[in-house]
Amino acid sequence: MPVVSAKEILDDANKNIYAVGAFNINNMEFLQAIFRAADAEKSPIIIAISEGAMKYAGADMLVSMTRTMSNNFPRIPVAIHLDHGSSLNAVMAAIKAGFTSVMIDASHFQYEENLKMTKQVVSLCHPIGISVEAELGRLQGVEDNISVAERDAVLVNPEEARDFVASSGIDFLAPAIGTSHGAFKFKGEPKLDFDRLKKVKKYTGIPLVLHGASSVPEASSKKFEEFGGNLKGAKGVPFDVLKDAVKFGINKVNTDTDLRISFLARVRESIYTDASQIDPRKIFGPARDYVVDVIRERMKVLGSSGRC
Ligand code: PGH
Ligand code: CA
Ligand code: ZN
Repeated sequence: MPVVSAKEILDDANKNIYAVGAFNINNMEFLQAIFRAADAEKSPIIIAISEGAMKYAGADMLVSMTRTMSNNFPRIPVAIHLDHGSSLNAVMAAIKAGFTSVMIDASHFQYEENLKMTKQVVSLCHPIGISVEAELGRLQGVEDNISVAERDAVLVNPEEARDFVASSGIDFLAPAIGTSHGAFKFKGEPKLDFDRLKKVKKYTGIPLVLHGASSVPEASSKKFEEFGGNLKGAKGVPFDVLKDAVKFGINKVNTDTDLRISFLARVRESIYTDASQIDPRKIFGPARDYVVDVIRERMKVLGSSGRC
């Protein structure tokens, strides 16, 4: 299958109640790990590329690597998606580089401004078959004991989501329901606002996206610390919470931190156990293999295994 828009992948996930991982890349090793995992699991994938990644590696480089990998694994449906695009310029750079899907992240603006920017992106992307994701609410951890007003100020408003989706024409929506980016998501119990999620699903019916969805797997963080790292207090979204999120309407699960921690945990191990190693391939290779297993496990949890 050629590179497709994320809409094609996510509409099937929405219909059949599973989620597809959107995995962030900055370099070749992560990309190879994602494709190898997808091949082993027979899972569709979304390759997420941020503006930071474009700056680090070059958008053309990342897109051509992804298209090359796609040619090598023709059975796997793959979308090339701009993660957290901050402006029309970023969206246009992604389109020019050959992305098939974009996120416009204007959720830190007022509702009207968010809607205006999102509409502009939709009118730019839809005529050329590129799918569009937008966000409502803010991605930050919310404590259990905060007031209703404070909660409402941060998390998605389901009625607003209904209007936003209807008037913008977006293909999928990222509603803030209590996750945050990075390795430190929750101080107390990891809890998401599933009532809000269910309402957003009911009101919109479109595929929904969970950002900040990494689980911070115990094996990876243990290894990270065993070999001199420090992740004290790190806490992600547990697998059973992820499974519930998928059950209640999440179809795209953004994952960056888990890959980072796992890759670097294995890099740390190599450097610690073989201090005279000077061949980067002997360090990055095993780290890449380690990430493959982490991604495979995640595909099983999300239910994307065996879908292609
Ligand atoms: C993410 C990744 N990318 O857009 O939302 O979140 O930090 O939980 O991997 P994590
Ligand atoms: Ca945002
Ligand atoms: Zn995100």
